Amino acid sequence: RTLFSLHKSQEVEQTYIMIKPDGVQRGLVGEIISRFEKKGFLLKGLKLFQCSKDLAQEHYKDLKDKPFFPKLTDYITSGPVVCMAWEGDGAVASARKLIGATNPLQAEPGTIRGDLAVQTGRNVVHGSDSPDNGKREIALWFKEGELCQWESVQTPWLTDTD
Ligand code: IDP
Ligand code: MG
Repeated sequence: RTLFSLHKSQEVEQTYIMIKPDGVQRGLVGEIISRFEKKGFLLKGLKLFQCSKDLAQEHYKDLKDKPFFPKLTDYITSGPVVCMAWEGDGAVASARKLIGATNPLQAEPGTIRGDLAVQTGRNVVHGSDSPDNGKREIALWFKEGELCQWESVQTPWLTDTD
């Protein structure tokens, strides 16, 4: 694949990353964004946003039968979140590794949750668990026109296009 097609393709994998209300309140926004930025993914969308209960329920609809679902949707709507779309080959799985295990006490040091959180119910960040869910969640949280098409000057230094 040429660099051109990598840039222009709509098929480059995208993941939805969200700093949860505890991450915002604890002043971890810059720290968390920085991890994805430094890794080398491309930021396609970013906003601070207070979401509705309906949106939180739709986002987590696969968990609607779990006992913690009401607490989870209360948590996600308890303050503003930071919504992000990040792009790159393998971005979904790699972002999950950067984020670490759901329970921060089990998350490896060096991961966001491993370094910055102690409880599953306050684990500071969300990341899509599959490319399909990446698409679904980005479409859910961002409106048409909120994502930017742009090329980073770093891309040629991050990718070998031979
Ligand atoms: P993930 O965020 O690592 O993908 P999921 O199993 O998809 O984990 O759960 C979504 C979110 O629901 C978690 O990040 C966490 O905030 C919350 N959650 C999951 N399990 C529990 C639990 O047992 N108690 C309280 N909250 C939970
Ligand atoms: Mg999940």
